[in-house]
Amino acid sequence: EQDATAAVRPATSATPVLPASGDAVIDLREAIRAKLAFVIGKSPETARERDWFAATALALRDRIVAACAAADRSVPNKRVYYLSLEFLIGRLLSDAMNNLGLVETTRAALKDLGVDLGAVEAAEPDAALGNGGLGRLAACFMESMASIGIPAYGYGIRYDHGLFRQSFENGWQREAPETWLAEGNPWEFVRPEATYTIGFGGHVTMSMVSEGVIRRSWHPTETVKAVAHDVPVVGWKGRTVNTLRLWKAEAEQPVDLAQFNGGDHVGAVANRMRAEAISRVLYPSDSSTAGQELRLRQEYFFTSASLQDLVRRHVAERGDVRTLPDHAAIQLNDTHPAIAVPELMRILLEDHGLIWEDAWHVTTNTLNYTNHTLLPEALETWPVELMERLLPRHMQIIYLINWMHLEEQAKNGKSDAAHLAAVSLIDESHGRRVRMGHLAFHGSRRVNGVSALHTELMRKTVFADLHALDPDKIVNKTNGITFRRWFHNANPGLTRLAVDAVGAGVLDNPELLKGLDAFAQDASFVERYAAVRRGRKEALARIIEDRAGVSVDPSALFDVQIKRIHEYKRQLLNVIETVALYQAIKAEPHKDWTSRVKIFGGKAAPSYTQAKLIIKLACDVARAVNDDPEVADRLKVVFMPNYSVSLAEAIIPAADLSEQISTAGMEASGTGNMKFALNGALTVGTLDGANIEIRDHVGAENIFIFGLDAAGVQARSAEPHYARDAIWNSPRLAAALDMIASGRFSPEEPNRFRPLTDDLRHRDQYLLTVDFDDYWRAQREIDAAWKDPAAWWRRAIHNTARMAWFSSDRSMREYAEEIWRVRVA
Ligand code: B1N
Repeated sequence: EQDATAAVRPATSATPVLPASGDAVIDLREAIRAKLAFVIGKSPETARERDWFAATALALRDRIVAACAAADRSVPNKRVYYLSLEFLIGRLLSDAMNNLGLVETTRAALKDLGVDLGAVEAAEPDAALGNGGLGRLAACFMESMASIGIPAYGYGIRYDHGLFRQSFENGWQREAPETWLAEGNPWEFVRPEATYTIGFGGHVTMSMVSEGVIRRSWHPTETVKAVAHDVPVVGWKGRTVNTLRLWKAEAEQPVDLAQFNGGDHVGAVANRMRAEAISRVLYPSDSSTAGQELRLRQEYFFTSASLQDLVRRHVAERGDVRTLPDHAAIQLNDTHPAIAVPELMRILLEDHGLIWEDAWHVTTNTLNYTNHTLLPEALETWPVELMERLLPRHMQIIYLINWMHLEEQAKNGKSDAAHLAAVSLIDESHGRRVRMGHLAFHGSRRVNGVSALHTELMRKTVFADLHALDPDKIVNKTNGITFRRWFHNANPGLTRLAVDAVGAGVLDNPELLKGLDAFAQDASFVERYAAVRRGRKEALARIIEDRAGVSVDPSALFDVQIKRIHEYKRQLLNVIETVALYQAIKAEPHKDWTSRVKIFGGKAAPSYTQAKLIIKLACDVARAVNDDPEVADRLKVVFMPNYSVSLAEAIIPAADLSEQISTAGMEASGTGNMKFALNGALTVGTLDGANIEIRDHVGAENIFIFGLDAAGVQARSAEPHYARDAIWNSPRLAAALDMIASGRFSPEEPNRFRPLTDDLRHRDQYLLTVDFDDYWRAQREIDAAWKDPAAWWRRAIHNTARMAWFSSDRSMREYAEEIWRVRVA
């Protein structure tokens, strides 16, 4: 069953400048009809919506290929290669239609065929090849690079199963496999000619190539094939078409014939199963490490295939591998592809015969690394023993890199043991482990953080010692979002309003949104802005009724927290505030409360017990609050199941309030925060990640900031008993915690939530108790602000008007200039 969210997109185009013309409609209609008949093999009478989707996608894919053929086909001077274990793409149909300028043409063509575009859009499964912000950022960057004309390849894994499907059973999360490829993928091209062999295990031999020159070579025991599957990425107005190349793992031998003939029919395919397991499923961990051997196999598999591919392309075009840094910039999306450092060295040394110094020069002038988190549980380290077994040659290369790195320290008179231990690529403190962050840092030309605060904390904490050795290496590149998806496509009503107010140029240049500031006091503009929001809230209310079985009033304040469930993101703080508000309403039922709908959405990693318990608490609180007639419509609580990119596209334009309440210093950037603010939700947030820069842009008077800042968190964490003291000093918090701990929301199992309340009372690593009172204060300030609609809408419009800087086009221009040194067309 697919998400039926596209149906909520209003039947208005964001691009009124590109109306459907008669001939174009007929051409596309006939193309779709032909695809349906000759590729799908169906007649219009028997076609399901999924068939119409496939036919439409195939017809549009032809247009993308044509746009590609029409574009500049000459070899670009320099290409960007974005290596990421995750690409959280979502649906591609509206992206493709919009960037080709064919939204209205497609709508009309399908209408001619008696088919509704919204229904066809809803039949596309999300490509959920990522967990959260990191994977979605990669998808936004791919779209922006194509839109601003940066020649780029994305490289990743074509998982058979993306992020699991979430359902609730009595409020408990249940996971089921996701099957986006069940009916094929009309966007992709299989490229069997782009197949590479990936080795694992085995041993390393040495041979004398000439007097005193020793060549080492790796003889893996196991080999797997990586087969390219290309998804074209079409940019705005079809100017550039880039490629997202996803690798599928296949066995070299589909069956072992000897074993098969010997009668062992199952054993004959065991090797194939083991090989194909590599691209079977996305690890569902976000901001934490999986730490399993299969994960390391995935990382090496896609990194090796990608490097082999790009080196082959470079040599074919330029002849000399030594000029790679002039023509290729490789970006490592977190440490997941950090094995690229020794793998590129191995390719250069073994396959191209470079001497060590030249190979190191090429490597360290081609690779760059983005860090996305400083949370200790997310920093990848691999046991030396595992690396030696799985990648023996790489382990040797890492040892040699490290030896030279530490020698360099000694040469510079920095040979004290503490310094060497801090900068070493090997952590010797709990078993011997390879520090992938240190490896990526040392092997890269530039290392970047994803918001100003995060980059500053990288310099001061995890990478402090390495930073001191090379102070220009770390740079900041604040994240961004693609406005095409998150504004123009997700919110065509608001986009149309912006176009009417400041001109269609705003579709090309988001800086023109600034012009909306002048309309914040314009009564008729405000009315239209509010009407757009109202329409989206009514649509969301229908989805909520449909999927969560809760009826909500669209005139209430829609207060939204959607993101992965993680303790540092503090959904629990929001739930506890909900309980406190429930108690306050019960205590004073006749007070003039601001009506709120608290909307939650997000998945918990299947093994993350505490996060799953937080979901259960939210669901149990929702049931109690929603069923209480005394509360009536003043407070509703909803947990939307199976949060996804396409659900986000339906929720964000309907949000009045955006919850960005992580413990300061812990959310590297956040990108949902940007999507909400752009669409005019006001933010309640901490001084964390990109929230700080959002405040700087929208103005402190247009955002609700609360709680400790990062320095405050650091200081308070060092104080003993901070949680106990905070609870003691806050009767409101104490009462809410007591109510939860008492079993009021879980009468059938009174102690159910003790693991949550006990943790808060005794540990509270994320300082939820410390920030609670100020969060409550901010929320009541928001209640009061809601009661003054004119002022509320003025603030909302200022948010939309001032968010242009957070376009991922800006992020990509900064990477292009300051990291990749590549020309933007
Ligand atoms: O990357 C996003 C940021 O906006 C978020 O603040 C940050 O939490 C997120 C291991 C991660 N950091 N680390 C991960 C994901 C999967 C995994 O297996 C770590 N995700 C982030 C974009 O910069």
